[in-house]
Amino acid sequence: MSVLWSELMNDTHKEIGLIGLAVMGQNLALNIADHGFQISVFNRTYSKTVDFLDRNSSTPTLSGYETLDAFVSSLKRPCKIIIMVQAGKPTDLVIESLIPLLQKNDVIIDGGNAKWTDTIRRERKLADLGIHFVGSGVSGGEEGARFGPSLMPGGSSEAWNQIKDIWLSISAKVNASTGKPLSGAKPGKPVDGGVPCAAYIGADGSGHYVKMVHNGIEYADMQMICEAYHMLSSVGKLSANQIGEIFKSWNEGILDSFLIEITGDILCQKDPRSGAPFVDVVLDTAGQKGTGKWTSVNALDMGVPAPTVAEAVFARCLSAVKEERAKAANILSGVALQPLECSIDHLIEAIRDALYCSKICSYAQGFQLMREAQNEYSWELNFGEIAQIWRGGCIIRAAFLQKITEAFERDPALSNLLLDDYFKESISKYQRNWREVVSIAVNSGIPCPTFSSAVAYYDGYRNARLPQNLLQAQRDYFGAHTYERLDEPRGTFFHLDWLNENRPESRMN
Ligand code: NBP
Repeated sequence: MSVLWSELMNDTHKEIGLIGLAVMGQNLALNIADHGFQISVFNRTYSKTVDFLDRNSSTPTLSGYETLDAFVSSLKRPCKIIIMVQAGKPTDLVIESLIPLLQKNDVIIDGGNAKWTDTIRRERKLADLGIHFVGSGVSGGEEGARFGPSLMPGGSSEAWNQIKDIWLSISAKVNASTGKPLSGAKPGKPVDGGVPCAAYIGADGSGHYVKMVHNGIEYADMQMICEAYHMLSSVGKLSANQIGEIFKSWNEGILDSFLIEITGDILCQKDPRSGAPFVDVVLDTAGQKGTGKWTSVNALDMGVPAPTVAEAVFARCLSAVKEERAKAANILSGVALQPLECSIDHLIEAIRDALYCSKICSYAQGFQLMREAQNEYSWELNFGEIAQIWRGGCIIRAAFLQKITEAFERDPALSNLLLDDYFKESISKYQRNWREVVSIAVNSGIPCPTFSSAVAYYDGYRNARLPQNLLQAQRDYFGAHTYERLDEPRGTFFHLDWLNENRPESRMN
């Protein structure tokens, strides 16, 4: 039998369908059902559909189907189908299997972590068949999917109009005046009111692109927190629990964010087996699924400086070669840890300031990337709104994002966040401490790749003259790559004949 009991109880066509009942799909389906939308679900392995419906038999808005045919037939036309499966080939396979069952104006929404270039390809292919394709970033993990994710949909505006009511309803909500996330959603009792953390991002792959940059920023945020923890533990000689309490206090101030909050919790957690601090028993190697790498590769491809995000990815790579590091630890020397020359209270404050300034730089890099991608793909991104939809539901949610929204409201054409008055003044206020922390780390042999790359980015960006005059001269010397002169108009190129004893200069255009 392909139709479950819940379907027999309700023979009307459903407003939306969802394919893929792993952790994200199940939670998103329940979130949609809680908001009163009739939803049909389908999974490749039917037993998982049956289990899911059995566990949620008190949710009347949920129906499940054994065959894809029955699933699609259960939906109102034009139908809206969310795909929550692994990015890459599985997503293509599901789309291919749907195509023969769909009609013009139907909408497929990919809620997985697809690469934006795949989304552009899929959108074009389906548009030729008259089918809409939305690539929607979904952030917030399992809990976000269940009680309110941050949603970043990209596709045609017609497709957005079809899914808008559902997307705005199921997303996280923030307070309209403070921008603070509204919490308290429970099964069957979603949060009402507030500003939704969902907004139309733009055409084709823009939603998945913005989600990718979100993840790149998340990599940097997480690595910065680890560097702060490393400094507090190695230089400050504080216990995990003491550091946890510091993070909890930081969460009351400018660093108020989900990642700082969970870090406080994690650091105060004891290992259930040994009673030791939990972090002390966790192996120091980090995995990655690829979105940080995609962000960094794309930054290199477009020539946008995003070194802090890239350093965060490399830090995970370096952590992964655990055995090699353990060997090197017995061979390579560092420097003896210097006695702390300042008070512990000053060190804690300085590390907080370093974290804040570095965070400003990594967000500046993320928004620079989106600005460049907008030009590359002819998107029209609303940067203030993007910061707003990251305020709730997602992993990088932070009070700080309100400041970014305000910065873009003051100047929608802002070319770099560092130039906004609020961020300019913040860095000017905290930079002495930031530099001090980086210098203590370097002098103590403690790696701080994101803190130090952020300082280098800041100093590079604010320097009108960098040493690449010499670099360009080197390029001209060995490769005749030409150079421009300070005393000539831009775009006029010269070459010095380095092989000629007299080294005459020629104008090349
Ligand atoms: P997975 O990425 O592990 O996807 C597995 C699900 O897809 C299973 O239910 C599987 O069915 C189903 N599936 C179908 Br239907 N057709 C498939 C096919 N041809 N090949 C492989 N699987 C197929 O699930 P997830 O962890 O819930 O993540 C879903 C998407 O959401 C991913 O793209 C992920 O990157 C993204 N995402 C995840 C998070 C997170 O925190 N986990 C956050 C944000 C976004 P089966 O039961 O037959 O195997």
